[in-house]
Amino acid sequence: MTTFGGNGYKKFSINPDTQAMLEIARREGIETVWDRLAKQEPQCGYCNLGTSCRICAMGPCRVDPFGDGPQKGVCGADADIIVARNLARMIAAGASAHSDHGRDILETLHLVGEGKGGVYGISDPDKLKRLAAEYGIPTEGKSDQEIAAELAWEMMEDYGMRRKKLPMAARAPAARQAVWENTGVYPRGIDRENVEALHRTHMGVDNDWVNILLHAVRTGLSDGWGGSLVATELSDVLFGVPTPKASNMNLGVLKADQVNIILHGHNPMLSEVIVAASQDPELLELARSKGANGINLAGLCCTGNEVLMRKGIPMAGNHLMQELCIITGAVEMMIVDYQCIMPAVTETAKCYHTKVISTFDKAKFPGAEHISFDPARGLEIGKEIVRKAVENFANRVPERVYIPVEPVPMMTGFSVEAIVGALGGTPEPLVNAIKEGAIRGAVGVVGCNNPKIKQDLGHTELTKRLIENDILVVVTGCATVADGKAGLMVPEAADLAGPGLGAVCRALGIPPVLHMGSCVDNTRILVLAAALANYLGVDISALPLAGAAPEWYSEKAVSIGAYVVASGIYTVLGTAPPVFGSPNVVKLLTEGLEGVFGATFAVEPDPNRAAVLIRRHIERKRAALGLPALDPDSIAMPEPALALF
Ligand code: BF8
Ligand code: SF4
Repeated sequence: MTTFGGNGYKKFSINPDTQAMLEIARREGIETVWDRLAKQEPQCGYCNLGTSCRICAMGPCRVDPFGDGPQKGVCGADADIIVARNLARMIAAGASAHSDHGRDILETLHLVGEGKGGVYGISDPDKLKRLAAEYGIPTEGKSDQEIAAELAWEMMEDYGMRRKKLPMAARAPAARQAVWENTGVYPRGIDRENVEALHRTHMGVDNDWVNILLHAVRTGLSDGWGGSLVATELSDVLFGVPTPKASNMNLGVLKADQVNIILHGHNPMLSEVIVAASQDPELLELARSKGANGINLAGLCCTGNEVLMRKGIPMAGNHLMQELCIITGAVEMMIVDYQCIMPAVTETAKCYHTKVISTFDKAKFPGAEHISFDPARGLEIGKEIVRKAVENFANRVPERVYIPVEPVPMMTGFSVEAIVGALGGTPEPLVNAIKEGAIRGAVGVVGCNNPKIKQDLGHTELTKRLIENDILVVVTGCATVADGKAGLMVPEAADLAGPGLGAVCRALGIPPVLHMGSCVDNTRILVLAAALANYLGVDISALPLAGAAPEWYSEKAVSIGAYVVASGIYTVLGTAPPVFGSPNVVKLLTEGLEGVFGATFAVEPDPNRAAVLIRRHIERKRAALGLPALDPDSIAMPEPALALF
């Protein structure tokens, strides 16, 4: 590929490691995501506007809301209906992805309860008991295994149709639950909401675009207060509640003298046993016999975030690094589970000695070797896979190994339990810092990379603007790697924060940007927001909080956006969702939702401008709570800096 010459790589990423790998990709003629995006351009305008529909065989249809073309599809659906249906289907797909991941963890807990969990067990009995109490399960005199069996059985019903309300949604303040009741969006069963979303968006079912979107919100809520929360809570029970620890990030975490294994995807079940297998004395000896000085694990995407949070395993990169890490020539194996794994990785791997191993029967990849994962034989399978990686070290071509950078240190492990623990067991010090104004508010900067935006620019610029204005940032997913690589996630980054936030960080020894986990762990942010609101006796929408997804690409991000806004948190998106073909839908999402959920979406690609939107929002919320606040209009909005992209 020769798409980009000279030092043009800076156009695609702020990161030296990405730029260095793009140069090698060009030299070696290896195609990357940026090449494929260029070949797709110009992308379909109808699809960008959300006004194309192909859900039935009378179509495909395109409506032309701003021109002279057709205003209706063959069935008569107009732009509002088509945009609403498409958005609802995106949310259902995203919610299903998170929730099915949660189900896999839940089934493992069930196996543990049946005594068939193999290497898996209960790592945090206290959290198991807290959850059991939440589900009304008596625990007195019962073993962990018995409690696990009962809890798993109960939680399976969260996916079904017997419940009127998802039990964990009761963690939200009463006022928020009343909003959901009154608008008819209180989530019932996880599978139920997702199936109903597909039903309603079939041709000729729900044709009231507002009604479609309300159900889409309910589907999102079944993810945030259901499926994703199941994934987070039960991963903590099985693998441990994360605690603060130090780690490293970027391609420099790969080691030239060791067997390198990349853990890519989202589900921590296999990666947890790979961590154990990589420490197996026999496999370490095998590695030595092959001339390697050890077995080095590195994460990518959210599987990376999971093992980073719990085990401190370093991360090689985020979404746009998945092909590029193979191009280092230093990767013996990439183990994938599911979600966000580009099918392109197996093509890239063919140019090197890297083996790609797929592991979940629901996620196969042409060109990968498939080793079917069975939790009951977890460690055995983990060792089999690591052995193959070690044996593959002999196939490495040392002359092709190029690890372009030194790793950047970062701090991870800020679960809600860890944050409250660091505060001395109560949210009071954080609440006081917010009340006094030392911390103006808090923002979740979350989500993906998207090759349409210069990699990590959106995350890092937004984060810097927020922390320098005394706004605490929490990160999950691929935003974590962006901010980590930029050096924003070490305690010393307190110097980059404003005086108030900086002083709080120094007193507590924490960074101004706290890592709360993977994308299902956005639920940790919800739970923390709910705890703060309950502590203050207000609704979540009253708090000086916001969310941002500066570089999102995935349907999962749309589901997250839906449940975050419906939980009362204003959210700014950096890439536009495909809704602009319906001015009615846009008006509802950016204005109308305020009157319903006390929060809206905004779309602002320029991170400096997004920061101002968020700062103004936070100051408005502070004023409404009677806290010292700036005049929002005194915060100047910069001109769009399109040269940034
Ligand atoms: O669930 S942030 S690119 S890796 S979708 Fe995917 Fe987006 Fe990354 Fe994790 Ni989340
Ligand atoms: Fe066309 Fe309607 Fe079928 Fe969609 S549902 S493809 S708009 S006929």
